[in-house]
Amino acid sequence: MNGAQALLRTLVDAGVTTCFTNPGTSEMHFVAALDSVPEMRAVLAAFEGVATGAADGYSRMAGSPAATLLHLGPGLGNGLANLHNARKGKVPIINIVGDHATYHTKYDTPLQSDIETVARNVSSWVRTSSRTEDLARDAVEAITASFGPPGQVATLILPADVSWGEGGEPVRAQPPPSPPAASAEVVEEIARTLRGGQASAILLGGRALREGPLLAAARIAAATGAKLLAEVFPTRLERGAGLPPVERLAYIPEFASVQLSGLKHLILVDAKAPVSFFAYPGKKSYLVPDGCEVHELAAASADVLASLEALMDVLGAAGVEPERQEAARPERPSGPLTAETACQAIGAVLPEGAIVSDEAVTSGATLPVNTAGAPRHDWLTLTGGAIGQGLPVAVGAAVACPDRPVLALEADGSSLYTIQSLWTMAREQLNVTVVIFNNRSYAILNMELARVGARAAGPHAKAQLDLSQPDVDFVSIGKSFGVQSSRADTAEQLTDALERAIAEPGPHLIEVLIPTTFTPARLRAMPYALSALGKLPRPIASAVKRRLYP
Ligand SMILES: Cc1ncc(C[n+]2csc(CCOP(=O)(O)OP(=O)(O)O)c2C)c(N)n1
Repeated sequence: MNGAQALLRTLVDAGVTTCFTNPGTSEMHFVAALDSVPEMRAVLAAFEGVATGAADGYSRMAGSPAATLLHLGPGLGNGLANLHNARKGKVPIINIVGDHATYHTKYDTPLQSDIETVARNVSSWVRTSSRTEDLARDAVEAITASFGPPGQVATLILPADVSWGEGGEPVRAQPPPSPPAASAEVVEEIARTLRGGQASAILLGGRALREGPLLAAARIAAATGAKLLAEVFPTRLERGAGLPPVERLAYIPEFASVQLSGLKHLILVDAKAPVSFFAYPGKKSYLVPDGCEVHELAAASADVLASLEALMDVLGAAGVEPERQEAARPERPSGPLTAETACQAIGAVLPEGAIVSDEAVTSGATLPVNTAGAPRHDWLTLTGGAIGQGLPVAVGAAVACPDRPVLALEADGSSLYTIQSLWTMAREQLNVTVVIFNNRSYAILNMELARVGARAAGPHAKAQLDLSQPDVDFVSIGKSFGVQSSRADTAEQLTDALERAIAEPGPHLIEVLIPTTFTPARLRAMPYALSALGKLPRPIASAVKRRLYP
């Protein structure tokens, strides 16, 4: 066996059976070895950002890490933004990055670079394997590191001669050790706090937003009156009819501050104390209200479910009926397409078991409220804020769950970073319905421009946020990548097109042209619009408005 064959065998024996690839010369022995280890499914991506984002989507849904195959420092660098997102989402990924043969690097050839430096930004485990005999053992360490918890990005750099060298031997990975649950003292202290009856919330993040932990947290909430909150951008949120509803913290810090106001205790479960994404002149960065005490039940490295269940038991809440989301859908919308009617159409048809990759940005503001009571589904979000993640994540989720419908809800600007994901969707005939919300703008940046205090922006500044001139034709783009594509011009057309796309196998793209949502006037009106949708009580809407525009 050569090194590459031993590496592949080690990966598949450990349950790592999918690799998203974009190879070059230094990876050719790995590519050649794929035929001798057919249990490894290799999926070609036409850009490394697609491969790394797909690995992220796969790992979120499969429960075991995906691998990537990348070409030296530049290939890894191209995939970095989505590895950043995976790192922030605590998603396990194993990168195999090819390198020149060990004796070749001294010549500083065109593709030579410091791969480890590129890798370290996103990887908590990095190693350049230097001998064929050690390669499989190095791979086992990478796999173990990636599992965590927390899930991590591990990068194994594979010189060409280590890959082609003979004498490779597969190694069996040990099952990951069980992480510790919260100590009895921590559980007791938090139980006492919750029994005290002061205003409290449990903030769930990471793995705590899956069904088991959610149910335990909802029982604790029902027994103690604590509020359930979720972090702003969940890695994987299980939601819909029958599951406990959980209020996601808002991206806009003034909204989040209102959600948190009045709290005396905040209990963290695989989540960080809330902070504003960006600093704004004169505004707070740390959003925990003054006088609110923060308690950590379970860190990212802990057994989240066991910790919540221990707390539930101490509180005697195991038999308490948790709040469950009622089944409800919005009416099928009619008339002109706007961001709101488009979100309503999605809520009207979202199928049972759907996986939603949400990168709709401003156009998706009302997606949560329109889909809350849809049949049970998974919601995957932009964990690290680096846009260009939604389409690749949909690719990976569809590879991991071929029998489930995947919806990629994409803002136009974000989609263009990794639009060639469509090609992989077509090549692999993945069951993905892509909706492009085309507002021909980097709309959110108009809001940010005003919020950072740069109010007097002129035409040169505004041009940097504009995606018209020329207008992008997503139907033509979709067709050229081999994806059935159409444009919906009314809300009725969108609803019908969504139903058809979801029912038919293979990928589909639907473009909707919609006016931008985040004009300053609409932003001012937003608290009241959310109140009208039943999302915010009227007094809270007024409080948000006062905070936004003191
Ligand atoms: C990798 C990366 N580059 C740039 C940005 C900055 N950025 C944040 S939002 C945004 C524009 C989003 O526009 P679009 O996806 O069309 O959504 P819209 O705001 O129009 O709803 C940009 C460029 C980012 N977050 N990540």
